Amino acid sequence: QQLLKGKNILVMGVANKWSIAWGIAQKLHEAGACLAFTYQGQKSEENIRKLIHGTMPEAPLIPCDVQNDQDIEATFQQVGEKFGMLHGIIHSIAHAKKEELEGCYFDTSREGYLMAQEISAYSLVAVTKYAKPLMTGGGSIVTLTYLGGERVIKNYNVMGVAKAALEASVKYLAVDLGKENIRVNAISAGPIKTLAAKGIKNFSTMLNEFEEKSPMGRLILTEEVGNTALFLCSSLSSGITGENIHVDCGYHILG
Ligand code: 0WD
Repeated sequence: QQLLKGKNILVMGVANKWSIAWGIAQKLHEAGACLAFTYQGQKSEENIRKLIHGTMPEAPLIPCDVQNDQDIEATFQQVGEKFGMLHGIIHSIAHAKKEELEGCYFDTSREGYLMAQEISAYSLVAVTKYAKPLMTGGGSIVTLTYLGGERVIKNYNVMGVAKAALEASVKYLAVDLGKENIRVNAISAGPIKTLAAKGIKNFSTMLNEFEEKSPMGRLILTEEVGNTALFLCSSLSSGITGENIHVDCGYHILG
């Protein structure tokens, strides 16, 4: 069933084949969506080129560092030129200094705090602002978050605080855009071994603990996050906005 036939969706945050954004992109593509990708840095560009080679060689690849407003503006100008109308955005971007993903939260530097907020939370706001004029037929904006935004999770520190800001932004943006039928939601994914996750101290311990404790007794699969993103981009979720859907084998219900 081609749930996303005729839909144009921008995927932001594929770094390599392990990226959650790539897991999502594959599901959107299978559902008939027309995709464009943004990347940061040459390595990611090369990786994406290889990944899309067989299946969607025509997909536009646009450089975009979300710390730069001009990049964001230029991205949506290009998306407008290629697609005309935009129906969806996958925002799968986050970053913090590795040394601040361990130890005590009070040791977070001013610079590190601002950087984590800027890349991981503010970027959703800026992207939404520039995307809105292209989403004239309504649409769906999906971002990725983690339980560390709701609860204290060891070593997640500055990123947890950035995710809390991201989750609050989802709600404010949902109100801003609701009447235009643009929905804004987050997926709170369980831990998945990716490049970004490697920055968190003792990440493999976190994976083991998750597997042991989660109600379903296993880790989450990237394709399960992909399926949820597909649902959120499709009309099946037409009544859902401002929501944070946990795709975590039920881990968040535990005290
Ligand atoms: O366990 C996990 N992996 C979870 C990840 C659990 C729950 C949520 N998430 C979130 C992350 O916090 C992030 O928001 O999912 C999102 C995607 O993360 P990922 O797929 O785990 O990691 P990765 O493949 O590294 O993609 C994140 C990418 C960056 O990768 P690197 O590793 O190069 O920082 O975000 C992009 C970049 O491609 N990124 C930027 N893009 C544009 N401008 C920027 C920037 N300034 N900084 C990072």
